[in-house]
Amino acid sequence: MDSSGKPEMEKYRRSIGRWRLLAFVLLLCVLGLLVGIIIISFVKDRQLEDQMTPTCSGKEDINLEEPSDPSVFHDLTAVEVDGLMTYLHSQRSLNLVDPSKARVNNSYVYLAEIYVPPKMKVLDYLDNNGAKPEREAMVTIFRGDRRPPVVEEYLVGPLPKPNHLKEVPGRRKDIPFNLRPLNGPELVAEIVFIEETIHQTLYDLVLESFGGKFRDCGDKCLTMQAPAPFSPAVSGVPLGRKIWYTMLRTIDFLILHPMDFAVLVNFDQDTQNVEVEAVWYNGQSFSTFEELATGYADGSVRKIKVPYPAENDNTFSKMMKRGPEFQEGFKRDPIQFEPDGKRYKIHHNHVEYMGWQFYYRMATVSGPQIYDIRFRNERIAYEISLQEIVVLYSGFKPGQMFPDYFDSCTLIGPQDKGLVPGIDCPAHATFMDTSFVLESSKEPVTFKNTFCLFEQNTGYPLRRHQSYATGYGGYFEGMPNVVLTLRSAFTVVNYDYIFDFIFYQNGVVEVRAMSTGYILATFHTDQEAPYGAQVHDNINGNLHTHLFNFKVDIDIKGKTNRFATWDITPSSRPNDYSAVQNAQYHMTNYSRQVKQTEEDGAYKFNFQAPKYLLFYNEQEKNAYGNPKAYRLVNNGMVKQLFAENEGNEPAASWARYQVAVTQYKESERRSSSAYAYMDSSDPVVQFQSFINNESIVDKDLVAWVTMGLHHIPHTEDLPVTPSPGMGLTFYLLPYNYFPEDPAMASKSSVRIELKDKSKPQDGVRVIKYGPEEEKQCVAKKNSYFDMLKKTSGVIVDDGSGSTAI
Ligand SMILES: [Cu+2]
Repeated sequence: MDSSGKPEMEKYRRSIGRWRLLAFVLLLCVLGLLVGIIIISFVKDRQLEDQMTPTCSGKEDINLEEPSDPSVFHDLTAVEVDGLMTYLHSQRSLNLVDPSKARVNNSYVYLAEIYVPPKMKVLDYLDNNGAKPEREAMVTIFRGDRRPPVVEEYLVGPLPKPNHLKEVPGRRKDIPFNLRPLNGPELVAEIVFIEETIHQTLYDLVLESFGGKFRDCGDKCLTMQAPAPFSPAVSGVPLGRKIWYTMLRTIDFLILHPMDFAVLVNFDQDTQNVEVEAVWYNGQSFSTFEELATGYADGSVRKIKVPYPAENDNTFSKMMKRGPEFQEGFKRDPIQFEPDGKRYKIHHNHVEYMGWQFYYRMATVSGPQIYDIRFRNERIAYEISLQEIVVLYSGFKPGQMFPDYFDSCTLIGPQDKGLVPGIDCPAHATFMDTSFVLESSKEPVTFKNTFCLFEQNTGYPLRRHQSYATGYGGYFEGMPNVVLTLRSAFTVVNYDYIFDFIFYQNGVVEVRAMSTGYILATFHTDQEAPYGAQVHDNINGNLHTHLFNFKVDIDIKGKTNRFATWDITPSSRPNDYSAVQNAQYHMTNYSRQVKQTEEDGAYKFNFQAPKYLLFYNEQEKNAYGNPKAYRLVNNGMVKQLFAENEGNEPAASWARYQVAVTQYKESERRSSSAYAYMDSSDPVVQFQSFINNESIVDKDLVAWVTMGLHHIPHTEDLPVTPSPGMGLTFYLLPYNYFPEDPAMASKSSVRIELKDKSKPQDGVRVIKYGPEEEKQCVAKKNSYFDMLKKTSGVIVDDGSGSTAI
């Protein structure tokens, strides 16, 4: 049996095994099919859902095209520039050469920009149906061809087909040539001369001391940059044009690689020769390169040896991601988007938003400006504009002792080379371009994304109150703080500045200045200790003061305004309720001071005398007899400590005051000029002279607001200074102007209240003002990376890499 039964059993077992296998395979197939169906249906559902959920959008009104009939505040259009250049180059007396061929001893157009018509004419046009003022350009011509050479400024118009050339009101006719801003042809000439001469006369010294060369240098190159003006006021020579150049290594980023070597050059206006007046090497000063070379060869000069480091991604001065990770994995940053599309309108350079209206433009010399700023159709200010960016340095070595930078001399406007979506501004912002007329071309040069405009939720409420106790009403009311921001950002060689004009829904406008970017370093030696701290091997971060000046042409209920301070002082009264005899109770009270003259209106902050700064029209009172005013709050004040009337201080005399109020004058358009870098012994624009005892009672008033901060650099300023803590702001706040908070009219507010105060247990009702049903939409596909790829314009080869200032 065993022998005959075994094969049968085996056959039977094998048969069962096959069936089991078959069943198992079938089961797997069914399971697989099931999973497949689930996945397909899930994907289909998602696809369907995606198809059904529309992209967020709404009616939008944005037109950024160049207008054929530009507003009075619009920058020069391409058509106007064409007409302007054709006219200028046809004027024989100007002797102009093509900008691309210009040398220092030629006559060429340095810059041209719109000259906003006189305020009276503009107001007559805007408010009284007057004629539209003619458009004129302000043109700056370097007359290197004249003897002596001069800088000429003209008003040229009417655009786009000019027929006149006239003097600029309130400006000197011929501006000394030595005061002109540092410019391309000159910088190239000076740098080439200095580098070539050093390469020939100090070859061994440079190679042995600093491990690099100026020519044929491979990956160990040196350059002479970071020019610092040796102010005529410092040198005692009224019209000297002396500049210190410091040696830098061309490691990314070169400003953080200064060497203890500098050269003082004088660019002689008559011979047009570059002359070396002093040479600084390892803490020693010499008259000529030859003197230093001889001393170096005979051993009488103290030598230094600083090896040239290799550059890599971890080089301390390079901005590459490094350091311990602090995010596990990767999750994207939060983003904001606009579910119903943009809520602001832009027509060319005019913006409307939630009751606000304003024009914007980019001044070539002085940067961002806004005009005719209205809230609920009433003008609050005629102009708010950046006037000047100054950095006053301190140091032991001459290259750091003398630099007092006045950035409008580098032309602030064109230093905005474009904002990067998602970093500089939210990705959902609208980006606008600016065109400039610069010395490099007859055609306008357009920089992309120079402004961005965006709405954002600041993440904190504009107002809130929670009356949690039923006895107090039992409700919550609040409103998100959503603001509109107009932003621009500027890189002036090493430093980056971000300027915002921020519009709140309660009639408040805020102006903010922020600094980031590289500190200007110096080679570390013990003598630098009082002027800053060592922040890296051989690198000292030097003490400096940042200063920003703004023009705030405030017009409250018309242009006839007063400036008053409401001064808070300590006071006391008899305390009749005290057990102590003759007791006093101490408080504060306030008094109203109407400022009479420009001297009275020049405000220096005093911690002992707190006060409100108010602007108003005396004829416009509220129901309680108080003036309908706007209050100026300067939250970015700094005490500038450089001595008055010494060194470069006279060119920044606006910084003596935190707010200075003067009478409006066409001849006092700006507090500074493109000549401030060099003209401190006799400034072309002397702000202090604006304050000359004129009445500021019931006049058209301008407030000049100065903000700033002292900066003692520290290691966390490497590789670049982070922006937190570097923001400075001032505000214009309505003050008894409206009967109540005008943002009460906002449809964004939310109220939560008891359905029935007597029955809290019945729960609450929510009062909102939008549609009941929230429409579902998906944010526009995050085009962030696409947008980034399109920002190649932020890397601009405008030649400044070889002529950094
Ligand atoms: Cu700084």
